[in-house]
Amino acid sequence: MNNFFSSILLTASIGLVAISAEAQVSNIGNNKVTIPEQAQPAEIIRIAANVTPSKSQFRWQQLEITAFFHFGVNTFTDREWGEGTESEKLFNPTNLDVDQWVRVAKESGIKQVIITAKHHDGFCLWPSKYTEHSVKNSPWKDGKGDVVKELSLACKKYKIGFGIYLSPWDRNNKSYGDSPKYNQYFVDQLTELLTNYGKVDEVWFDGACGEGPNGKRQEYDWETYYKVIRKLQPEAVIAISGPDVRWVGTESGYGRESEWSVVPQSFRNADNVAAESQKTAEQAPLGDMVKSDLGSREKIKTAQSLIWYPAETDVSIRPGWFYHSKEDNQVKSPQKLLDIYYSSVGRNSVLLLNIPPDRRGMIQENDIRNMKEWKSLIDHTFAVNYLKGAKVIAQNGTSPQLMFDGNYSSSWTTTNDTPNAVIELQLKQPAKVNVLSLQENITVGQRIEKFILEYWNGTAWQKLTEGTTVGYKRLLKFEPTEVSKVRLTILESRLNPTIAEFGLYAEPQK
Ligand code: FUL
Repeated sequence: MNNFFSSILLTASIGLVAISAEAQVSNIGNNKVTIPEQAQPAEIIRIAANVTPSKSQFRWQQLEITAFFHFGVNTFTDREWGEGTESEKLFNPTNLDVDQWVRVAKESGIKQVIITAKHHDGFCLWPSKYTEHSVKNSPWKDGKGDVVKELSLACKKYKIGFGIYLSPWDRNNKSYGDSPKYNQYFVDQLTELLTNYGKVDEVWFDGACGEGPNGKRQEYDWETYYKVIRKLQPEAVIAISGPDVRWVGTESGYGRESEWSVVPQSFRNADNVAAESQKTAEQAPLGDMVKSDLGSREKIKTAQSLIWYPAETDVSIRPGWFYHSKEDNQVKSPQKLLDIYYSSVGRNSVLLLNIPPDRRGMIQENDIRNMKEWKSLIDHTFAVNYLKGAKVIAQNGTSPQLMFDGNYSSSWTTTNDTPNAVIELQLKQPAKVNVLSLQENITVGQRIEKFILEYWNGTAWQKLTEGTTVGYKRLLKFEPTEVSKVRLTILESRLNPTIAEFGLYAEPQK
């Protein structure tokens, strides 16, 4: 019996109650659903509203901010994409300090990091048995060093997640293009990385390939790669050219306004990702994944199956992905990072922020300074929820206090499966606010399609902001406004909407 029907049965078995039990029971793990052939549009929408993340996807979503560390021979050659012919002798950080990387990340609110264990140039940051093109032939620590090991230990020490980027495109390995041979090489490398470094929480497969029409053509054996990961690290999410986490479709840091985590299964295709990724180091990615709508009713109505496939927004704190000293003065400002935060985490995706270590093997001072200020802006903004303690004047659901309890795992929903809602609140005292935060309980599904927030200006209701999707988190900024009475109206939902958290906040005055 699938989880959808078991939750309906559960609702029925506890009797006909006004409160929807369906919304309250976590239905986690219902992340792939086949649409019955005869299904009518209304049934498809109902099915979509009950698709949920897997346990690993849910853990990953709650991280909110993760970090990339792009580090390798490019750091020493001042390039973005290496040729694969670089001498291993070039790799020689003078003062590699992975503890500093992890501390900087953690102090900025980052909960998981990903290292470029091998970028497109094929140079390995660990002493792989299967190639000579690695740290073992570099002067660093006389060839006895292992960056992946050091970082995995630092992550354990500081209790943050650890992930691996392993580039499928490899410009160094001779077997690249000889498909079965390279697939074996790739599986061998994956096996080393997933066996020798403890728990791995995310595996990131890049879609980029610059071979061009006359270059080598490698048929990647994705299914075998996924099987190896599931066997060796069953809790890891596989991202981008992978089944668990979707690339948002841009490297700007700005996700889409309407971000559905439930999309037709056809989006989960590694070859499509590759087709839409860069073909040169300078080219901006373009393609289907970039479109503004992937999961609206219009998009899902003809799907044969639906999956939970949430978006990850990757962006670098500098213009390039690797460290270049000439970019030391182009580190994104705290304000820009905050804007990116609203447009990634605040648009139902996880932010993957790249902070590239320099030739010393350390995060540069300018990056640290801007990240600290960014973190402080976030902390100050979200320190006080002005809706906490507000009087509920009207609402059409269950236990409204659950929206303001600061606890994601308890949520409010409407009675009788009503798909829309009005929640009117009287604040304890007037407050000048400029940020709305909404969170749906995604363990039962993503449902909200349209909402508006208004305040009472003394004579009439006036709009503060409005939006479409919510998902795990939606943040919206509006003009700073003093409010004492506010009203959230959920105009459209796929099923009874849920709200795990609802907040109004104020950014610190400049
Ligand atoms: C792209 C790569 O080509 C860039 O070098 C970088 O690694 C970025 C995260 O993904 O596809």
